[in-house]
Amino acid sequence: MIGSLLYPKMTSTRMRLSLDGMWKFTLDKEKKGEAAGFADGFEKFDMIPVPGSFSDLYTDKSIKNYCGDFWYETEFLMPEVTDRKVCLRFGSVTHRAVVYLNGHKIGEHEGGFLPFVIDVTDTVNVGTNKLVLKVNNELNEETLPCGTVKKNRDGSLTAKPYFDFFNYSGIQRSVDLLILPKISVADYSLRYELKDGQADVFIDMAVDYSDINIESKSEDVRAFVRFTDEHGKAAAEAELLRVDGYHFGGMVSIDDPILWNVLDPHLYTVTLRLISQDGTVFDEYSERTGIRTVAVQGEKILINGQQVYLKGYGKHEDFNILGRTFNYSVAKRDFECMKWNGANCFRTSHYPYADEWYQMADEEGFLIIDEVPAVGMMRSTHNYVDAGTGKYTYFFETPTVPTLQKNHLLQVEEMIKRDKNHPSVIAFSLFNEPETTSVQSYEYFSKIFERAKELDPQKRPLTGALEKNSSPEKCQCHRLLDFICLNRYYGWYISGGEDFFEAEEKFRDELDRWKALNVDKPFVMTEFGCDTLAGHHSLPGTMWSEEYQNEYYAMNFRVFEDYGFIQGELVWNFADFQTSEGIFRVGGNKKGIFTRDRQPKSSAFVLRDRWMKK
Ligand code: EVA
Repeated sequence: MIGSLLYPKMTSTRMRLSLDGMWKFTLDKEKKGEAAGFADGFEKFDMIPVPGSFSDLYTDKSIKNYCGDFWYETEFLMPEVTDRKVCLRFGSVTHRAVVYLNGHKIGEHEGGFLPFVIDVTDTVNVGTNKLVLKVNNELNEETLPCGTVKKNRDGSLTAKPYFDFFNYSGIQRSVDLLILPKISVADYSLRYELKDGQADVFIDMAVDYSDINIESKSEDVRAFVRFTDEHGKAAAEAELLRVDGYHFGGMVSIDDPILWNVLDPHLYTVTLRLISQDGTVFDEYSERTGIRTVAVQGEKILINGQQVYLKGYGKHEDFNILGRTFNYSVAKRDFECMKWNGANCFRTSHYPYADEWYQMADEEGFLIIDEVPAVGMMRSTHNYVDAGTGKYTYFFETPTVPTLQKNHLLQVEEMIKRDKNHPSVIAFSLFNEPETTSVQSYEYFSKIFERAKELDPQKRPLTGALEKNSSPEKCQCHRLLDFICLNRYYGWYISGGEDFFEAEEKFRDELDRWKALNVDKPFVMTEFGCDTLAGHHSLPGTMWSEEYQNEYYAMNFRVFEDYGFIQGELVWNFADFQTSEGIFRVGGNKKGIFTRDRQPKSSAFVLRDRWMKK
């Protein structure tokens, strides 16, 4: 079962103590750590930052590219508390972790991009505690994202991702010690219905009773919800009704609600309280949220009933030295750059980002397509090239598929559970560029989409990004999508460097064929772009030059204008980013509109011109 994924917050009943800092770190090439008693602590180590990706901290290439087991260790002091639940929360550990506290295994987690929480009430000591993690960053075809490992002659392993971003790993997001009440809010969800001058807000809340005997205690618990507006004034308040021992539910109406909107965010604070019959407050939890609806109607995407055109980017969590570590300054700069050039949306390609990204998007009025790390579901180490060749890259016919699907479902569940209340999240993307032309792929994804639909209380649109082989004639899976996302590289991987005339013709031909299907759904171009070396100029524009990038976008935009069903354009990529080394990548992927240190290439101004007007 997934524990509470609520964002860790200090409230009148909750404490959050950060365990971030320098931790002991060691590689375990021979996987002997367990036998050598590393769970109790290890003697040879280096100190590295948590949170952090370890790869770009070192000058030794074998550490940079290290693949296998590695261990982290820290000590923390636990204050004396009575009648409290104590938990450890890990923002993300990539890709999998086994956690030991004071020598005892207390939990494990699969998946490198979502948080997990372990209840340590019974295992934590008052005073000193030793926390040890065994982490592993190998890739295979049963877990997400997909890839493989190559065994080298000296026995070491090299990650061979089936995806185009560096396999950054480690404890990449914050670690917190949470001191919670024994009766606590475990989860809640919000759903909105807008009427004239009124918003009906439906609330569901789950309660955790820890080890308390629920039979005797649950009757004593009452649940309340309050919405406070931006000025601190109560907008609505109600007691929730008991659904069963663990759940409460109810509805409040807010008159003249100030809606959250695209680049015009208005937030309410929702406060949930659990109180005993005699008025003792068990728990209080509050968060900022926004009231808005999302819908797809014919070829339109609607926010609060109004059509919206998505403008923006596919991004990565990626920065020099930090790798995939969340950093507020980098995130702030990214939002500033995106606002400057008129964007309103980004896709969390190709994995769920740190919680703080969604909070910042809520505050900025940005729209997010939230993507699960289902990337690399095509057996190739450079899908982005094979995607254009039309050759069949089978995937869903192998014995690994049932386990992969189980993991995929789990990550969808964790992502929706974590992100469902953010007004910024307008859709969930359940895959990036898998093989979708086989009957097996349809069977596989039907189950994923069905489950996601069940899980999302707001029933937001579900989508996935389709690569070139997923053509209108061959793709089996586009009928599962509420809006269709296309990743297309006409003018780069297809007919690149030639006259844009040919690329344009091929692009239009494909779009005509989609049009002929009459699917009556919106399409969003979720990737289009070309590698561009900042400062490389050429007249006439040639591949890799800034001039070529500008011409490339001019051609793509010309095409989009002629197809009304295109309801969004998310350029690939916001910034240059790190990848595995290869003959197609010069110091990483250079399709950024901004460089890796977030300075504009000239196409940033082209986008600004277009998006400020659109
Ligand atoms: C690219 N193309 O070739 C991008 C990749 C991305 O980085 C894709 O979805 O089709 C992928 O991950 O630059």
